[in-house]
Amino acid sequence: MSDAGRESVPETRRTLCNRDCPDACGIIATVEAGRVTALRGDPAHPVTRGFLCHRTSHFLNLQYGPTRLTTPLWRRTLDAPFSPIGWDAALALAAEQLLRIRAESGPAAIFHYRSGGSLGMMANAVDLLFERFGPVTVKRGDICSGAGEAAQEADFGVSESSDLFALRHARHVLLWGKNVVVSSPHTLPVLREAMAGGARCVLIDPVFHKTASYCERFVQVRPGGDVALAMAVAGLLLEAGLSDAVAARCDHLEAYCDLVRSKTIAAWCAEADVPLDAARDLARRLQDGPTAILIGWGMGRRSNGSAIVRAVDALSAISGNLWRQGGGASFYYRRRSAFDTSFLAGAEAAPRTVCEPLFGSEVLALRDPPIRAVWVTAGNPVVMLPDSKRVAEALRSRDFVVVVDPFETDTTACAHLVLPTTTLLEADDLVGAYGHHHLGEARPVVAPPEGVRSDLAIAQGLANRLGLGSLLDGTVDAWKRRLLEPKLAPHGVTLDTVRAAPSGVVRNPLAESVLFSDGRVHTASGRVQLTTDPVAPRAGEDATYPLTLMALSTDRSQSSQWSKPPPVPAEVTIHPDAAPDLPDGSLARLTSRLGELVVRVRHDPRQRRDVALMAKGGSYRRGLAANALTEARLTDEGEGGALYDQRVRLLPR
Ligand SMILES: Nc1nc2c(c(=O)[nH]1)N[C@H]1C(S)=C(S)[C@@H](COP(=O)(O)OP(=O)(O)OC[C@H]3O[C@@H](n4cnc5c(=O)[nH]c(N)nc54)[C@H](O)[C@@H]3O)O[C@H]1N2
Ligand SMILES: Nc1nc2c(c(=O)[nH]1)N[C@H]1C(S)=C(S)[C@@H](COP(=O)(O)OP(=O)(O)OC[C@H]3O[C@@H](n4cnc5c(=O)[nH]c(N)nc54)[C@H](O)[C@@H]3O)O[C@H]1N2
Ligand code: SF4
Ligand SMILES: [Mo]
Repeated sequence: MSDAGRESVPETRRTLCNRDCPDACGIIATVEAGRVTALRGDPAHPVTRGFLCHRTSHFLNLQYGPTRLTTPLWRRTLDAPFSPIGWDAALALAAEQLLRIRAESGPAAIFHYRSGGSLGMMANAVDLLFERFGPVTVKRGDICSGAGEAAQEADFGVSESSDLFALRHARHVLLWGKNVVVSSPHTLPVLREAMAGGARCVLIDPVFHKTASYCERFVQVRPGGDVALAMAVAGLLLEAGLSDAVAARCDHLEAYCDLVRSKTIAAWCAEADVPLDAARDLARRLQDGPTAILIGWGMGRRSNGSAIVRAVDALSAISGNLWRQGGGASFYYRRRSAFDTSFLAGAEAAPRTVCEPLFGSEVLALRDPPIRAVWVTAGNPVVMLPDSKRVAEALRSRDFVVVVDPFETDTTACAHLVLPTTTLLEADDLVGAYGHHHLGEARPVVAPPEGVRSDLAIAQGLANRLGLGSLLDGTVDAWKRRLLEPKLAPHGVTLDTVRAAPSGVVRNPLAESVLFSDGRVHTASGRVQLTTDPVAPRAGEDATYPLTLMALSTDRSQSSQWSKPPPVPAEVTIHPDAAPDLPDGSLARLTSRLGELVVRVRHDPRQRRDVALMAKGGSYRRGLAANALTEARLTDEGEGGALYDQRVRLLPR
């Protein structure tokens, strides 16, 4: 009987999702005749609880879709079409170019840009390759969370969170700029448990979204007005009086109080564009703790992003919630903390760095030597970094650009050499989470197509050709042990115990369940560093560009990876009064100082009148990318991107 005639028995296989998402879900894949036919959430995973998000439930559309790359592609010049080439030729060619450019211009002329397409730890092997070959130029700053992490590190000495499950002890949960329904859906079951135990949620966000339906109250703050709102709430807490413990546990209390009192509570509320009653309600909830504050990542992507997070951190501290079980100011879970990457020296060793949000202008401007080669691992910077046109221009004007990606993207369109790599269903890796403390192993549920290699295999193939001999040698399992066991084996966690875990994951034994429970944070003094920075004045109205563009996560895509085709033209949601001459459904031109997109207008009376909302991550070549309009500007601290402060206007078509 031929293979085609034989009944194939569906099998289920388990892996962990490696996407840039806080949840790091357990996935159960159904595999029939070497093909994945269904994906569902692992019921045994304590956070996943048997369901997946929309974008990964529909990932098979991408896995088996037309943009999948299955062979290396090469072209001498960017105006030529790509031709398929074999791996030996591709790696030989890459090595020859990198060696030549290093010999002629030094390793600083080569820029390795890595983003979060996979959060698997194996990507550290790629970093090691470029560090030993150079060190080459790498990125600095962080487009995603730079400002928020800098804020938490300044305040607490560390950006880490108490256990997700500690939320069950909360009486109130403040979802501060956080869309859990879209961006971290597996927080919801825990929130529901907390609510069943009596907890009440509040959403503080300029944007109305589905998460509001879980909340008793929705505070629709002015974009970036959160510093003022936090100051108003702090003013009310000061009026009620602080506990003695707060004074003992915080530095700069007096200067902080002066800052809070530099305006009246009513004036702060006016600046935040919220009713006084909203500030009173938040103050009451902080006094009636334990009150957990879940700080979203989006708020930090503003000119005052770090100031916002610092002002919110301070509320958690002065209300005493910071140190309580069921309290805390949670921003990030240190997903890498369990793994040993001490074999890397990191950005400090690099001859120079490119600031991530300024990718386009810095790559174009750097001299002595200029950036001549760019190697992109797990990123789509043309779409996801601000000023898409300039990023594309920067890439297209280099001598040699390589992009390693499972899919064709706007960035592979700027490459000389494209190397196809594994998808999340083919990954063999270790994954930690930035939304909880569990970690585990990604196992390939199907073999990659012939012609596709993992990031590790690509780096290994290149190492020999770059004269780095056995630097990256070792099986995948040997690499996993190397990353996992130095820090965790002393705590009884090895690759074998991870593999044997019934839930598919283990809790990071190095992570504390309740942070700072002894009253000390991780700063040099052990005390919280309350912010004393003057509050930046609000940007004035701009009559020409009256709306603030916010291009946010959508459940349809993981950044630029759409599991279902995005709407064409892109949709822009506004309050009906924001552009009265543009009815719902009409076509319009969305313009900024950088350019113009044709969009379809959607009305939503629940939105503020000063914002225009889009989905992040639309294709640049197809005229769907918000970042074609976004100017490259930095946040106040942490070298993040002020992505959500872009002024735009809508004009009739
Ligand atoms: N479906 C889906 N999920 C994703 C992603 C995706 O692309 N799609 N991306 C992943 C990535 S890369 C990350 S970093 C994470 C987090 O992804 P993010 O999109 O950062 O998720 P949130 O933390 O929910 O933050 C967004 C929220 O912040 C709000 N916000 C923006 N500005 C302000 C402000 O000034 N004040 C206040 N109070 N709120 C503000 C927005 O309105 C929005 O509701 O999620 C991941 N999850
Ligand atoms: N306007 C605006 N811009 C934004 C944001 C926003 O909210 N608004 N969000 C920002 C945020 S939070 C982030 S994190 C960034 C995200 O920016 P990027 O990390 O550049 O986002 P992706 O589009 O997910 O690109 C990841 C690429 O990696 C590829 N990939 C997947 N798996 C692998 C793998 O195993 N190996 C390799 N080599 N490649 C792989 C994917 O196919 C994809 O092309 O964008 C930022 N940009
Ligand atoms: S993208 Fe996030 S929510 Fe979706 S399956 Fe992966 S880890 Fe889970
Ligand atoms: Mo992100």
